Order: sequence, then structure tokens, then C-alpha cells
Amino acid sequence: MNKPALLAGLRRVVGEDFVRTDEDSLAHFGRDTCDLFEPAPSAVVFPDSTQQVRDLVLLANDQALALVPSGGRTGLSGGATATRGEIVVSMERMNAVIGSNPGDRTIECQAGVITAQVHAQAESMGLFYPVDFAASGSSHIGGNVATNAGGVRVIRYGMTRNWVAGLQVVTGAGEILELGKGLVKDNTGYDLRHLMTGSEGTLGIITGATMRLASAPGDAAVMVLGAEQMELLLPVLERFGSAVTVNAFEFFSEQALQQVIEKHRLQRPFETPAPVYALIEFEQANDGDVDAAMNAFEQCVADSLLVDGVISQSSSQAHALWRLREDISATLAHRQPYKNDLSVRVSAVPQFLAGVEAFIEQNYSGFEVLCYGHIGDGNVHLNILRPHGMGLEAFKKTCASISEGLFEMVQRFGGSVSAEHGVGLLKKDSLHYSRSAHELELMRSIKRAFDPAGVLNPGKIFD
Ligand code: 2HG
Ligand code: ZN
Repeated sequence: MNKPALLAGLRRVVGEDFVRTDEDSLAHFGRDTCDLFEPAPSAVVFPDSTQQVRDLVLLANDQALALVPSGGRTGLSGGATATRGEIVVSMERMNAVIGSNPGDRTIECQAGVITAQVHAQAESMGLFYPVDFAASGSSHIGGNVATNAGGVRVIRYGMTRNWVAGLQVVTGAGEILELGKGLVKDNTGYDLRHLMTGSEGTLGIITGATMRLASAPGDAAVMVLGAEQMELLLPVLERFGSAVTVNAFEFFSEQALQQVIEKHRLQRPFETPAPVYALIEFEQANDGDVDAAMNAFEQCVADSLLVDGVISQSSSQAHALWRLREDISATLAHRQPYKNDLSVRVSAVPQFLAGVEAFIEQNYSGFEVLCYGHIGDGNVHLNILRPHGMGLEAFKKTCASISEGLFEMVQRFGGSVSAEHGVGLLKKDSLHYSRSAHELELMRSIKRAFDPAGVLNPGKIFD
């Protein structure tokens, strides 16, 4: 299809004003937060209904077009990047909360509703939407489902998957599916809702999501704890886990902390630097909770697991402590770090971390490598910074080749090469470290069943 005919076809579906081809829009909507790939879409379209999305998919099937579903573009693996002349389908205009149902404890949203709006809506119902992360102010709920977003409260509440009560989806064949229907119990065969969750827009375009809500937890207190070694943080988690209800257990290295402190002129949590820090958020349901946490802390210091710590005395202090952890990724963004997002079973974390530290020492000498993440979930983020004077392409190539050795270690631990950031473009060549050849073949067959002509997000997850 030539370009004028293509644009005319798109305009017929979404309306004159909702097809953009100007350079700025192509550059802006053609990428997500992984900026290691150059955006090159043909156009960006902004549908406002499931029917329009279906008509776009039908047009794509008819004219052999490729569509890239696009939410808040906060993903880190290039899953929402259009590098090959695709049409970006932005869900920005489908941003209405359709309704809330206190009896079912659910909220029904169009896919483009911002995650923070789901938080606010849940709060107005006296309930709680527990999936939270630094990008919740701009990510879309549809994108959260498409990537099975994790974040900082997985240790208590699990990933987005746990909270999906129902989905409306347009498959690659242009069929509209209503999955889950908000039912608590429904054992009528394969649960396609779970197949869609985390499928990164390769099986269907999510146009609506009904999210389940939790009871609102009590107030939270936050502690930042200093330790000599990352491996010591797991026994610390065990001690705190038996004393209080842990909402979050995160970690970051002193180097990562320094970046945030310098950029935002924040205060250190306590005066003497420690090599590594844990951030724990726990529920303050009873008066005794803070005492129990303080006892756990003192025991940890007595047993040489921790060297120092601080506890929030107010919600603004809790917020300030959270910034030390949550602002790391955005602080580093301008350096275009190479990212690893690894996980192993929680019980294997101490051994795995020892292996990672040795690996970094041997293979990344001369590079700055910052470690942080969700240690309580067995999930470690490594951000490798480009040495001054090294070109971006050479840097990407070097890191990709070094990563092979790291992934071999992940494989030996039975871990994942993408714990929560998805596969997208960045991790597709490494999938075999976490998935067997047979699993990959089954995944390809599933893709063919939902998207026979391959119009949805081609080249993502696998070729
Ligand atoms: C986080 O935990 C995000 O802060 C981003 O998942 C991680 O930037 C990263 O590598
Ligand atoms: Zn993370």
C-alpha cells in the first residue's frame, strides 16, 4: 500500500485528526523508555474505541501492516518500540474509568487509564490497588497488564497478573474477546486472560481491563538499613518477616545511592556510608509493630548483619526514604545504561549475588555497574554505565556479549533473564537461557493461533 493510501485508510478508521506523521510524534511515540533502539514508525494513530482498534487490526490484516500497541511507553525492553515502519497504536484517548464495583471490589478501565488514577480511584472506594512502581504516574493500566508489571510491592501482593479480573482484547485476527468477566471462580478450560497478561502486545491489543482491589492496608513505616554485603540482606529479610508484615523489601548499592543524592541534592539516610542498603516498608497495623521492627533491627546489628539504620517518623520522611530507591532508574536514564533484570529463587539469592559480584569484578572492570532492585523477590537490576569515550554501538555490543556469561550463570541457577521488564527487542536473543526449545515452539504456535498474519508487534519476544 502506498503511503497516501495507507494514511487515507487509517484516517477512515480513527478520523482525520487522529493520525500523526510529523517527525516529533514519530520520534516520541515510536519508542518506550528503552532508548537503545532508533524509532522509525510510519504513523501514529489514536483510536477511541474497541471497534476502532478492531478496524485497525482488520485493515492491518488486509494490507499486511504491522501494528505496535502503545501505552505510557515506560517499558524498559523496547516492547513498545517501532523500528521498522510500523503503525503505532496509542491508547492515550481510551483513558476513561468505566465504573467501579465495591461489591466485587473491582474497577473497570479503558486500557489507557494511568496507573496512578487506578490507585486514586481505589482509595476513593476505601480500597487499595497494590501494584506500584516509580513510573505509575505515566504508565497505562493496559500496558501494565500487557507486560505483567511488577514493582515494589510484589513481595506482599504479587505481580499485575494477580489483580486482573477481566480483559477486553482485540486479537491479531480482529476478534473481540471478553476474558475473565470479573468472576472469582471460573474453571472452564484454559484461562486466556493469563495468556494475554505479559504477552507484550503480540497476541492481542488490550482495550479494557477490570482490576481487582485489595483491602486498604494500615499506615506504613519505612526503614533504610545499611549492610556490609548484599548477601546479608536475605537473613535480614527473614528476621523482619517474622516480626512484621513486610510490604516491600528493596535494595541498592552505595554507588546507586550516590547518583540519586548528587542529582537531587537529597540527604543520606544516615551519616556513615554502607556498601549496600535495604529499604523495608512494613505495615503499622498495631502499636507494637514499630517496637517489633526495632527489635528485629537490634538483633540484626547484634548479629553483624546490619551496621546502621533509620526509621521514618512521618509519611513525608517515609516518602523521602522511598525516593532514595525509586528515583535511581530515572536518575540514570540520561546515561543510557545497559540493563540486566535478573531473578532467581529467593532462597538462592545469597549464592547468586556472590556469583554476580565475582562476575562483575572479572568482566566489567573499567565499567561502573550499579545494583539495585527487589531483593525480597529474588530480582536484581544491574545498570552498566557507558565509560566516557566509548561509542553507544560498541558499548551495546560489549555488554550484550558480556551478558552471555551472566545469563549462563542465571541458567545454572534456574533463574530468569527478564524478571519483570519483559522481553521486547532487548531480551529476545537471550530467551533460550530461561525457556526450553519446546516451550519457545509452543509460544510460537500460540502466537500463530492469535495472530495468524503476524500483524501485532512483530519481532517482539521472538522473530
Ligand atoms: C526499578 O525497579 C525499575 O526501579 C527500573 O524496574 C529498573 O532501571 C532499571 O533497571
Ligand atoms: Zn524494578
